[in-house]
Amino acid sequence: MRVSQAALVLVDLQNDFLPGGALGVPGADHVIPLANRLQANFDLVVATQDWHPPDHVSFAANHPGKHVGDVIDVDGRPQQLWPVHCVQHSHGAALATGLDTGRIAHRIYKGTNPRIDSYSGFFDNARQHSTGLNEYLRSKGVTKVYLAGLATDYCVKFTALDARQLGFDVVVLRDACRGIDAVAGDVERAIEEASAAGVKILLSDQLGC
Ligand code: VGL
Ligand code: ZN
Repeated sequence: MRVSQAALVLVDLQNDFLPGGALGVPGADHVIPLANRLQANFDLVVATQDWHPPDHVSFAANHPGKHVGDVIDVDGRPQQLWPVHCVQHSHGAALATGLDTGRIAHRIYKGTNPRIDSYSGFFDNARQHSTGLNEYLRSKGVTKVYLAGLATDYCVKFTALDARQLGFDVVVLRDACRGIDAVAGDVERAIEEASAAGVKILLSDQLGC
């Protein structure tokens, strides 16, 4: 099947999110070959990249006395703290070694504001700033978005929810995603939350590849 008016959005398939990386997601390495195969089904492929400055608010190391996993208040918003990851221009922030990048038409960089994190590929967590993904997809006539990538319970989930809210048809290819599951069940709950919001959950072989 070839899907037009549709885009494949590869979410944060970056070295730091692979096992052994700064914020390794279990099983994320299995997503890469699948993401490579999936691309052949789409006329348009877009990639998001988490792209933090070194002084980013989400890094536990930037908050003396705080630890990875702590949640702090930043300008009235809860901010979960992570290991230093996806620092702009670092190897960890590059698209995963092994990912075919030749058909990626456009890249969206997010999490660039030192004070505001960005899980969604569309808006920062304060919903102050558009990354340009919505505008880009609209300019290409896209009405349906297929999501694959990392992490199911963070960036994939929030990208899916925002895409729905923006009026796209949204499909999460669940076997082409992996999650952090910091609390057991987070991935399952993320899928349920997305599904309840009208996101279709499919397996990639249901696309015919
Ligand atoms: C992500 C945690 C921190 C993600 C990004 O890509 O899901 N998770 N930054
Ligand atoms: Zn991040």
